[in-house]
Amino acid sequence: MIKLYQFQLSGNSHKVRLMLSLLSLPFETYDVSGASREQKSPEFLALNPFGQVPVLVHDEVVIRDSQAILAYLGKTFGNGIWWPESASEMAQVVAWLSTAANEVAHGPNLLRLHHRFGREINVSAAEAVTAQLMQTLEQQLSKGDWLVGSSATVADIAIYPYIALAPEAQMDLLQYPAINTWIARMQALPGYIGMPGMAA
Ligand SMILES: N[C@@H](CCC(=O)N[C@@H](CS)C(=O)NCC(=O)O)C(=O)O
Repeated sequence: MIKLYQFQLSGNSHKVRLMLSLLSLPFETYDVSGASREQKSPEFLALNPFGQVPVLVHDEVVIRDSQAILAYLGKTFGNGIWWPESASEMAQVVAWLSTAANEVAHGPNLLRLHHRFGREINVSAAEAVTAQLMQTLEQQLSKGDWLVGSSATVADIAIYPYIALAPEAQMDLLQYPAINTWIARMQALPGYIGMPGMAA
């Protein structure tokens, strides 16, 4: 059995729901109450000592961190496609996972937390990280349909949510044609599911 501990409106939780849906895996969700800070409760800290969602429980296996969860699901259920077998492609996927945890988290994610949820941040620093990230993504996606190799991988899933949530981060996507086409390509994948606030 697969159980996902999540916040409904978290992009990091969405990327796990999206991966599970693309893999046609049955799962149940548990909505952690951010309002009552349930993620910092002793019960939840036993699952993730960092007190953050998402956490995935698959039978006896407990995994924290959305990137780690995607790697686990891609390797376990992805038939060598979602998590590439070649060492060089796998390394490229890991590089994009690192980008999701760094540039995406410190750019588009922070801008959305600020504009959608009112968190105080250093807006100009987040905008600078976002501008460089978007330029790099645009260049990469001008060269091929997917971030790594010739089909969608865990790399695309890891990067996708906070880019598609651009309207809530007050990011202008119009100037990035290759990123827009990639968003449409992602949304056409069989089993795709979105979340409120995403660009269509
Ligand atoms: N690197 C982590 C980041 C997780 C994260 O930032 N989770 C947020 C929701 S998207 C959270 O749980 N925030 C509540 C808190 O930190 O108390 C991942 O990718 O899963």
